[in-house]
Amino acid sequence: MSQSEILAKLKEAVEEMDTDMAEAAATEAIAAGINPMVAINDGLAAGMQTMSDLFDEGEAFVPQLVVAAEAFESAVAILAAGMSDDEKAKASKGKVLLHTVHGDIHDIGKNIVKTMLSASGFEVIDMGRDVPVEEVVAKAKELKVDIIAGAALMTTTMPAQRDIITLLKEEGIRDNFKCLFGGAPVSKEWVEKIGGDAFAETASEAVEKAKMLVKELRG
Ligand code: B12
Repeated sequence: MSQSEILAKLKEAVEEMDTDMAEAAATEAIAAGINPMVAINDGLAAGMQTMSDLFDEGEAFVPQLVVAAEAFESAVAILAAGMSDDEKAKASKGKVLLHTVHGDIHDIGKNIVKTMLSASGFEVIDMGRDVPVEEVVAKAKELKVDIIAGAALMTTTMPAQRDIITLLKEEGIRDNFKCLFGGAPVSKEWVEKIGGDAFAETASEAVEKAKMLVKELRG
């Protein structure tokens, strides 16, 4: 099979939400000597972009996105195993510390954001859900991330996003990080009000905003 046929198969596997097919195509990509980043970006991520566009247009729904993301992740695991740490760091567009805020256990949207960011070449450290503000800030310092990205799905948990900014300011490290926030009740106005750097309404917008923020950070 040619490189373009294997890339098409990777894309199709994600669009078809077929984990077995995605894993088989990833194994073929390695056997054929295809650069893993090319396989991820031009194959798997292209498929995930189709699914994300369909979701934004209301033509795909959460369960399909979740299953497509599983196919994507399992193929990425196979491809990433063939890459050195150096290659992974070089390929990274930036380091993102992702979490769902304290008190909030909703993580379906966050996981889609994670998949889309990884698909676009970001190194994503996922702290999970219901993560205390102090732990987020401590981890951001420890790992020297570029972006702190937090999801809040309830009006009652949105204030935890503000608390992250407050703690960063108290510690005098606000300018070391870019803060990207999202989640259904979150808005551009809210993020501006709390002094965050960017808001994204969808997972694909999160990727655009993350690229913009890293550019700002690196000048
Ligand atoms: C599924 C769901 C659950 C599931 C969560 C499963 C899981 N693993 O996530 C379960 C059943 C566990 C659950 C529990 C509860 N839920 Co609930 N839940 C929902 C529901 C129906 C869908 C959320 C969802 O997954 N949407 C689909 C995803 C794809 O969309 P999304 O999360 O918005 O993500 C998109 C964007 O927001 C953005 N995005 C997401 N994350 C991020 C992060 C960043 C950094 C960025 C930039 C962007 C971004 O990109 C995503 C993709 O485009 C919503 C209703 C709704 N319409 O939102 C209620 C809802 C959020 N739940 C609600 C409530 C009240 C609860 C409970 C308190 C219920 C209870 N009494 O026990 C508990 C919460 C417990 C807790 N401490 O968190 C309320 C919140 C009301 C409020 N105060 O604002 C809602 C709005 C329902 C309602 N109308 O009352 N829930």
